[in-house]
Amino acid sequence: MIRSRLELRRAAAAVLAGNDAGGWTRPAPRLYPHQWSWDSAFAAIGWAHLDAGRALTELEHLFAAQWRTGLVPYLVYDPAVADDAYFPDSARWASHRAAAAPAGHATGGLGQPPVHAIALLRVWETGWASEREQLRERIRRLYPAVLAWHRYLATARDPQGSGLVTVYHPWESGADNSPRWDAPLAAVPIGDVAAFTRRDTQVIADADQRPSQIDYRRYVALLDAMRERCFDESAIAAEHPFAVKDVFFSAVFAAANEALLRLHDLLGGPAPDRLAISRWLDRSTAGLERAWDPVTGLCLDADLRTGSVLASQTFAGLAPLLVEGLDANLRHRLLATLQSVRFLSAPALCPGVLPTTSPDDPAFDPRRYWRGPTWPVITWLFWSALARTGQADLAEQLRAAALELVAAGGFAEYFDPRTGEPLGSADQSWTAAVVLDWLAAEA
Ligand code: 2M8
Repeated sequence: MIRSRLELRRAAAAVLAGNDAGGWTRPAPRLYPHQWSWDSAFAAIGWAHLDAGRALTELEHLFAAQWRTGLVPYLVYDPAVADDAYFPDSARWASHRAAAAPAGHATGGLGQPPVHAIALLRVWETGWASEREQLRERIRRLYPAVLAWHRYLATARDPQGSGLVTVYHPWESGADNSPRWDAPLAAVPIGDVAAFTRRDTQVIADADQRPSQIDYRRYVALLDAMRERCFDESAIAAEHPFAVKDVFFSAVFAAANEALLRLHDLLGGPAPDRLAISRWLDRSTAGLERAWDPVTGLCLDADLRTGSVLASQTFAGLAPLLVEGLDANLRHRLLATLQSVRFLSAPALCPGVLPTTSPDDPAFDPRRYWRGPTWPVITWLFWSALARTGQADLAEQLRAAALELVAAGGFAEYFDPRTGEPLGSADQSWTAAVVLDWLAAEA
């Protein structure tokens, strides 16, 4: 048990320092030894409280591996790490087969939720007045790369102009093993996936906290299919066996466009950029509003391959709450679902703890990866949006409950929402990062 706030802050800073690979941060010491895209954006939010310059280095390192299409790869391999330290290794991805991949970097061929502009804005807000000019200059240099990332998502990942981003792999959603993907994943042909050895189940001995073997084979089949198509965007859009309009990813994208508009104004960016970002934002907001489902009281993902709506009850369905400009009626309805017995007031759960899957959903599994446990970073996204949209009390409830879990259980990757038991890897960077931000908000 970490008793004082000062002790908690010191311990969080020590986790980031311990995972610092020199300019970027490993998500966790053993389970995730390379650089992950959205983990680094969250790490930057934490670093901002220790050293704002270091926070920007994190994102500069990530964007150095950006593809020419604009894709920010979900994973940038550290060449100093042994091939067998993580599966898939860089050879499995073979990103050099992609015409758009940058020379000199081995990466994965997928994206992850685009929290980068949100993180950049937070770093800017957190920095000391004395370092403003320096920070502004470095943000100015990153801005075109972030804009290109958003342009890629708004175009290549939404050829339909629906306002919702298509993901081609559960790993892109960030919530890999969510029940949201059960139906579209079950339809993925496994065929003759070449043999592989998982590392995650060697690091986390308790297999009931990680995805099942059959799901993992499908993840690998999807990876292999993208590599075999040499990451050709149009072939993938037309034929890839997994293609889902992801409401969480799309809501993060809309919130990130709101942040990017602020950064644009801060930098005095070109007028046509402002127009483009506003257009993407309006389109996403409208797309999210169309995804509303009155039966579940949530906004739902849609499977492009079957045309069916995916009716899981998860945090993703509440994610339009991350968007400041959301329609007031929809906000009101989603807030009602969030506070209902299906989420924050579920009798079986610790009060104020946001589960990734509702206990009301038949797939709820309180200890398994993205199928029930609570993730502090997801809570951070809701906390920060609720605090900005007039829901200070609710935001505070989320923050206090999450901090209590960390104080009692340490900087775990995720927690059992019924008991608060820490699960997954220990010393997870993004958990430490959001704790630093929460403690600063309190101060
Ligand atoms: C988890 O995902 C990776 C694959 O990307 C894995 O399971 O090996 C997810 O929680 C993802 O959201 C996260 O970015 C990553 C590193 O923390 O781990």
